[in-house]
Amino acid sequence: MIDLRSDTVTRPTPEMRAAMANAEVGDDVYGEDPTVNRLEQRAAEIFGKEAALFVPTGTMGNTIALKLHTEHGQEVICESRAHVFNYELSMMAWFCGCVARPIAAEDGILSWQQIRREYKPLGPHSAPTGVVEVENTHNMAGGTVYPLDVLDEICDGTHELGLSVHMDGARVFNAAASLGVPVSRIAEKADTVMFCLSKGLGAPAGSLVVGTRKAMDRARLYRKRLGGGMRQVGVLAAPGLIALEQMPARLAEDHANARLLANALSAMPGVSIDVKCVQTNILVFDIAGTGMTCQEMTAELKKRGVLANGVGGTRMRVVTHMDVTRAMCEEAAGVLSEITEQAVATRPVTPSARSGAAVR
Ligand code: TLP
Repeated sequence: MIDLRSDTVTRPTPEMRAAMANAEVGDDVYGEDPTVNRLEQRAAEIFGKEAALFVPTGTMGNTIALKLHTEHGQEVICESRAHVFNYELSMMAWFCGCVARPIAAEDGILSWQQIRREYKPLGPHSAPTGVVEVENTHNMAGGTVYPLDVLDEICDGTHELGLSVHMDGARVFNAAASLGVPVSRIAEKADTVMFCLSKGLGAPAGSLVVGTRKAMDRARLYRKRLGGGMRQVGVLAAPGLIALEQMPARLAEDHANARLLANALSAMPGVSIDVKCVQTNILVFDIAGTGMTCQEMTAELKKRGVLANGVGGTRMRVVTHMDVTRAMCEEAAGVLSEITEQAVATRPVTPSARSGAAVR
């Protein structure tokens, strides 16, 4: 199977497995796991922050960060397709007691002007703004990257209002590879950044939150409350260190493979894709013009050895990663082309097919 459902499907390398077997460990709730401590120290150094906290998942990292910056009854400003809003089981409400103030941006990239318009101070009627959240890269917009000047303006403006910025940087190393800058530059003005080791970087599990020492000391308590106080977890930090130190260098390869798929898709009948949005390793494209639903497309692809997911309406997502080679991407493009050509040749596109069935 050519698995393009997500970069979360990557399997640990033999080197990662060896590091897991040989990891030096201790009880991390006592702060005594030397491998976790090394991972947190390296993450803080690489991001140019005072401290870092190892968490089991990106969802937990985002939840903890939003909790750090907010009080019950506040709003979280985010983009309308943000992961924190749509894919985290409403943890911002369930754990933080906040509601989302989603703002739609076609390419997933918010501007300071849009945020400023939605900012609300404490008043007699409305929930005040608690924090500004940006997703970089933006998953459901197709892996788009915040330009540095846009990010700087958002952070400066938010700070002037006395608020903080949290970056969901699940794939911030992809953003850095795309911009050709170190992640520390992207993280510079954000108050906290969450990033994942278990996506394009290939570790089997784990994410980190980075920020000030004071914030990370509080974050440790929220992690415990959420059930994330793990013990001899150096066995996961060890492959995480390899992911952090070695894997960012190969992300450009995934981006090149994504461009290959984007160019191929743009020539397929019934498919619409904004090629300029394909800046990293994620492609989101619409298949309404083929007359197929996402369920049908997913099933046809699977029959021919390719896995991909529908992400709502008639939109599909494919994600490149270290476990799919260029040759596999070429093969997947061939399969997609075959299916779309067959579809447009054999079925009329009805209005209902055009609007598509919601698929998640
Ligand atoms: N994203 C997953 C799914 O949940 C959609 C994927 O396959 O892309 N922030 C962003 C931007 C993410 O894309 C994800 C996972 C997370 C946070 C959450 O990370 P985990 O899965 O570790 O909780």
